[in-house]
Amino acid sequence: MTTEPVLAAVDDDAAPLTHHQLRELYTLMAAVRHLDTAAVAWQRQGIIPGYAPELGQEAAQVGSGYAVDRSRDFVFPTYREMGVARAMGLDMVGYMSTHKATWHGGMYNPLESRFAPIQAVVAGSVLHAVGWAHGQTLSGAPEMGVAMTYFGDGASSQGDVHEAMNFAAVMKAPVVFFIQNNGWAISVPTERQVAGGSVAARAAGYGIPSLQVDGNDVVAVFEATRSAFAHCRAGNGPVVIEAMTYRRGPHSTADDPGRYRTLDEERLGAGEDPLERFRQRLLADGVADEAFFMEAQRLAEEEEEAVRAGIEVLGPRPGAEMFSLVFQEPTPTLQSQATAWREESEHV
Ligand SMILES: Cc1ncc(C[n+]2csc(CCOP(=O)(O)OP(=O)(O)O)c2C)c(N)n1
Ligand SMILES: [Mg+2]
Repeated sequence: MTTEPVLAAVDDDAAPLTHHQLRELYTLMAAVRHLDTAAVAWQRQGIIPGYAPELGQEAAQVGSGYAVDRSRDFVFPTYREMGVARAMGLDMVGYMSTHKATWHGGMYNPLESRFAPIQAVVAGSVLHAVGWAHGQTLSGAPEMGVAMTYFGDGASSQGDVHEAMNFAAVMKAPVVFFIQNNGWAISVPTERQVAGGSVAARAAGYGIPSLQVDGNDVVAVFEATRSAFAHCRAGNGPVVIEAMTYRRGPHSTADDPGRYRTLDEERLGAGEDPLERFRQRLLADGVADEAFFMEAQRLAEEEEEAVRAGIEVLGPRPGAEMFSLVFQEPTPTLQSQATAWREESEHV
């Protein structure tokens, strides 16, 4: 499924993944699968009010997140990038706090983690990423950071994506546009959202090289992302990656896919499970054995317990914070809203 890469930069770090790295990728995918499944259960148990599962997208998320250099790059996620967050080593209690509605955009530190606040506005993170990437160019830093922005097949039909891609290409901004084509935008299938069937194919119109990759193959995703980063870092401008995957679960915990797709369609569309597929490959290549997989599962369960305990004790944030972090210098309108809110909440 991978189309010919048209990347100008030769990836100078293109050594094959070591056995240790391959096992690490599996451990991450197993942790993400477990945490994702658990988060849906937490919503059903009333621990969190809502969650957007990424079941089936583990390879696309872990493979791409693993390629990020956290000393200089920056990731701009949507609401569905828990696997990227985990692969980048975020504090997962801080991450999950968004889904507890404790605080907008998570309570992790975006600057330290290099992972911008979670973005619920469809295609909202795309322009932010291009702005940040252009800032890298303007800074003239010798070790240029690369921005990676995530968005979906549905988001690709937003006008913002056109503006972002055109600007990035003209200005040669170091940004990777990482599309997870998971077949669905809530209830709308990709064929009703993307004329021509491929988001990657559009890149040519912007003069941007693109890769369409099997998004259920973690190694293929990692390698594509690594070469895209090398291309951007060398000053050649943006790259589009379209990872072909499938949203196996509901859009969110508020969604019922049974209203718009049958179980048969789900089974056919989903293809092979990316986690099981990777497990089989590691076994066949002698990279890992059953004891390793059992240990990965044990670690995932332990982690789930710790994250659940962490979010259960999170209390609400002070309400006044919703005014204090809007602008560096608050506007008169915002100040009067804050005063009105304070006076009204004193009566509650
Ligand atoms: C600007 C905007 N329009 C509409 C919505 C409602 N909405 C939330 S998710 C979504 C579908 C997005 O689909 P896609 O980009 O394929 O991402 P996926 O959910 O599949 O990861 C829509 C329409 C929104 N959040 N923001
Ligand atoms: Mg989608």
